[in-house]
Amino acid sequence: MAATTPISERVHIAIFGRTNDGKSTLMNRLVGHDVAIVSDKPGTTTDPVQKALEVNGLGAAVLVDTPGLDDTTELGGERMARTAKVLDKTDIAIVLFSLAEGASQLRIIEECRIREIPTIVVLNKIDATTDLEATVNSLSALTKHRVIAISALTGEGIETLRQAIVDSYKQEERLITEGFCKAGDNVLLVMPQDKSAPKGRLIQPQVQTIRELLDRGCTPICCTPDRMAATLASLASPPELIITDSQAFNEVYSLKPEASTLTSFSILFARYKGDIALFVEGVKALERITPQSRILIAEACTHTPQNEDIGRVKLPRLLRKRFGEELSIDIVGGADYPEQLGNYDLVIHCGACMFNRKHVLSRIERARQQGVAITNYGVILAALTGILDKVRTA
Ligand SMILES: Nc1nc2c(ncn2[C@@H]2O[C@H](COP(=O)(O)OP(=O)(O)OP(=O)(O)O)[C@@H](O)[C@H]2O)c(=O)[nH]1
Ligand SMILES: [Mg+2]
Repeated sequence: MAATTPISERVHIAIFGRTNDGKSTLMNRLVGHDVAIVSDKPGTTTDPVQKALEVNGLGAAVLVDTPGLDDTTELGGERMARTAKVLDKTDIAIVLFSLAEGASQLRIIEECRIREIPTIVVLNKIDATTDLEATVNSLSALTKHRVIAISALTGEGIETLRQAIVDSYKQEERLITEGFCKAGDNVLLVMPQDKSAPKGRLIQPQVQTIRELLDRGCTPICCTPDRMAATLASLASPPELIITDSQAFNEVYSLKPEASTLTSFSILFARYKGDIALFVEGVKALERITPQSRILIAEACTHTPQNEDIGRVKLPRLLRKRFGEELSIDIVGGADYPEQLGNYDLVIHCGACMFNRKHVLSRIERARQQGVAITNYGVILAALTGILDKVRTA
């Protein structure tokens, strides 16, 4: 994959360990140049640092350096909470030790086991380890993992680690439009380019979908909603599939030829990134919403004007119109997704175009475990505008 692969499509590899174990040194070693500050002062890295890189045999990845843990940190302490947030998006965990001990790393290893995150245990600083074999053996016994011995300082063992990273990860090939179209199909993409669209560019879901359709041997045809009728009229036969921006649902539905299947970018991405069946199930919670209910609207990023409009204006307006002005709606952005969701009757998440799939699934899992209904923007907009049963979701 090219260097421009978006972060959300990259395999997330995170490095965990205690302060001074050499996490930042390893990060720099794997990236090939200095991106993280290294010092012998414990606690140098205070916030997660991430850097995109290509890993031979694995492809596009992003490496995440984390602040050091220490053994006195209580589970649930601030650093641990920040680390847990990194775990939410981690596809592969590297757990670093510089000694054959480390209670905090053992907690991370256990957390990874629960979350089914492939985990690589690494012993660092072997250039300064006196009895290497004994240290490796006792660390292996302690962690119940194979131990990769390295020196982030000299580079020894790095190739073995790189191979272990590749071997640990079985990438599942996922398609955005899987089952919705086949080679040779014409696919009409209805994409409003309003003032919230980035200047001179297309938003990522549109770019990814067009690229995939080209790769799959389909013919993507793009238009804005106002050009839809003219575009349809110019085609010899109706397109097999129409994919619309959710904002234009009603307009597109009214123009949709009988023979065409209709879906939306949000629904395709809810499927690609999350769990569409759970999201469709989640909107059933609308039947139980009363004016006293509490709803959480969660956005992945803090800065997307288009999402802001849907999440902060459009959705609250639609919900209040339907359930009453006093309906309580909390809106959170970025990393502020709460640990405890039990107060809510429904969680509505954005399309999460900036998140990797693992991150979305972690958030879904949190809601599921706490018995809270969860859905996303595209699915709920379709439900609230009465169109959910008119579009194809799976
Ligand atoms: N001898 C030796 N020293 C190392 C190695 N890796 C890192 N160090 C040294 O260990 C010290 C800490 O390294 P960092 O990479 O900053 O450690 P860190 O885990 O990122 O530390 P925090 O950010 O404080 O959590 C520095 O002085 C490094 O030069 C190694 O393989 N061998
Ligand atoms: Mg560091």
